[in-house]
Amino acid sequence: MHDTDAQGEPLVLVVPCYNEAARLNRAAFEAALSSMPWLQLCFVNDGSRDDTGTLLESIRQAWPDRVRVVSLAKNAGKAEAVRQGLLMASTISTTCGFWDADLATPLHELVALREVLSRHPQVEWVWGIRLRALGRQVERRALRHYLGRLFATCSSVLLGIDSYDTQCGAKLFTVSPLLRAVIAEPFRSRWIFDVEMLARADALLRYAGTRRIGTVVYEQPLALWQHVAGSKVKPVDFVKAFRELLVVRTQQTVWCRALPARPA
Ligand SMILES: Nc1nc2c(ncn2[C@@H]2O[C@H](COP(=O)(O)OP(=O)(O)OP(=O)(O)O)[C@@H](O)[C@H]2O)c(=O)[nH]1
Ligand SMILES: [Mg+2]
Repeated sequence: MHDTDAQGEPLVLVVPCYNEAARLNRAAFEAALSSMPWLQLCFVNDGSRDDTGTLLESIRQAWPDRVRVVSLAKNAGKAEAVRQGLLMASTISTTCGFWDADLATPLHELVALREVLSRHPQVEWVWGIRLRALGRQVERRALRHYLGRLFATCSSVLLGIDSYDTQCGAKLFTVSPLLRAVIAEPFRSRWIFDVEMLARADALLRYAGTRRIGTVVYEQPLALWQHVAGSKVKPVDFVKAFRELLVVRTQQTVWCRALPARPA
């Protein structure tokens, strides 16, 4: 049993895992649990066919108060795995998030992201972004970087939302009516659910008419991001991502029309 000594509310971090037995760095997760007493982990085993389940269960047994495991019987994809994890996390704490299991974003970046939430009360979502700039260590393969920039530009223009990098797997949320509404229904997209989250939130905020997406969501450049081998994303997935972007764009109009009439 480990001392939780949580400083205020815990942060419940969802980690989607699909066949991560060989890649998951248990020592890094345990070091983070030791150094961040406010951190809790919610691993979602997304129907893995390797030994991921056994590994996650062994971490849970070592940290019974701080680690949970949600097991999905069949592989549902990262979008649904994250959604299931966030649904669970939002019943436990007022702050949650999700983080890729490969730790391309190291867990110590949590400190800076969490600080944004406490420094800016109007910010509900803080998303890590991979900004390649002097003074930051963002080691991304050139092709992935430029494809990523192309995707981000198309996404911003099509949806009319000025985001720099929606696809980085390092995101925190305040549990609020907005987050609950955004994760209530399964996502349409399997690959770009992060974009869909923004589009859903944007539609809801426009409807409420009180706040803009740019005041609620804050993109925080990461100090360190490193490509980690073993990605399951294939080149064809980029084509799928662009196709899904068109689906999200169409849905954006549908969501706006489907919202109930605003009271006069
Ligand atoms: N690819 C994939 N990842 C999943 C799935 N379900 C959960 N995940 C998790 O989603 C996270 C991201 O997976 P990665 O394969 O690293 O893909 P990525 O980070 O989007 O892409 P890279 O930048 O190439 O690493 C990891 O934590 C996976 O374990 C799934 O069905 N497919
Ligand atoms: Mg990755």
